[in-house]
Amino acid sequence: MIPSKEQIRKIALKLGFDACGFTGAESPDTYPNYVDWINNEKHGRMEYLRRHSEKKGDMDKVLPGIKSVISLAISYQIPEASNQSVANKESSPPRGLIARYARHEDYHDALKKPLEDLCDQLTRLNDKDHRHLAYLDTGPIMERDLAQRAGLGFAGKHTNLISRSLGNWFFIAEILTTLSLEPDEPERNRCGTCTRCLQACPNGRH
Ligand code: B12
Repeated sequence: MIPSKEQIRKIALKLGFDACGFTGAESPDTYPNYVDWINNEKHGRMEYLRRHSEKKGDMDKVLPGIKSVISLAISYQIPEASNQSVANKESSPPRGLIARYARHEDYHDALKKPLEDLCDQLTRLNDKDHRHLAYLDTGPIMERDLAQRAGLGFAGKHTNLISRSLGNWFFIAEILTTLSLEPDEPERNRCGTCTRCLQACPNGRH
């Protein structure tokens, strides 16, 4: 039996993910932009981005027989009080600004277990010989583009995904699967003329 999307979503939320969407296995429409970017050497010394280029255009090379992608979001928003060690000028001299995503345990480690648990539960829920492969950040997958297509959010002008419920501070993970699951509605771009993310960008180059 193939588990329903609602069953999978329920398990994902129970494991601590904040959102879960579904999309097909075709490469994203933005793939040609990625290839141009690589060909123009925009990846600098991130050589793995060139190495991943071919697989990003054909996910069957990543998981043979792939039918669907389960896209997951998990927020890294933390209460402002947690910033005090870097921002509280009264008690200690400022020592630099630490990116919000880096104020926790490394997310690659922290999210490994819930992703493995989700894969295990998927395996237990279907009796056929289906395969599931989890990725988080480091895989040859266009994570933001797939997540937008799975309805999790839209690409802001700062290039990252913005969710109407989670805002911008969330990580993206996915499970590639040979299960055939009905795709969700893609999210549409909602930026309009807003440029707040560009103005707030700490690199000041926009
Ligand atoms: C390489 C990488 C980086 C690099 C390069 C950043 C970048 N802009 O790509 C560095 C180290 C700088 C980086 C920094 C950060 N990253 Co990073 N990074 C990645 C990684 C591994 C690959 C991204 C990638 O493929 N870039 C390639 C280029 C081509 O992407 P791009 O410039 O955005 O172009 C795309 C679109 O904008 C669009 N596009 C481009 N041009 C055009 C033109 C037209 C006309 C159209 C229609 C479309 C279009 O198509 C392109 C192809 O997708 C992903 C994980 C993954 N596997 O996907 C995480 C990822 C994108 N990073 C993430 C995060 C959290 C960050 C930081 C916020 C961390 C921090 N320091 O606080 C910063 C944000 C910096 C920023 N504003 O981009 C998250 C984003 C989550 C989200 N909500 O979207 C991801 C998804 C990791 C994760 N699993 O959660 N990152």
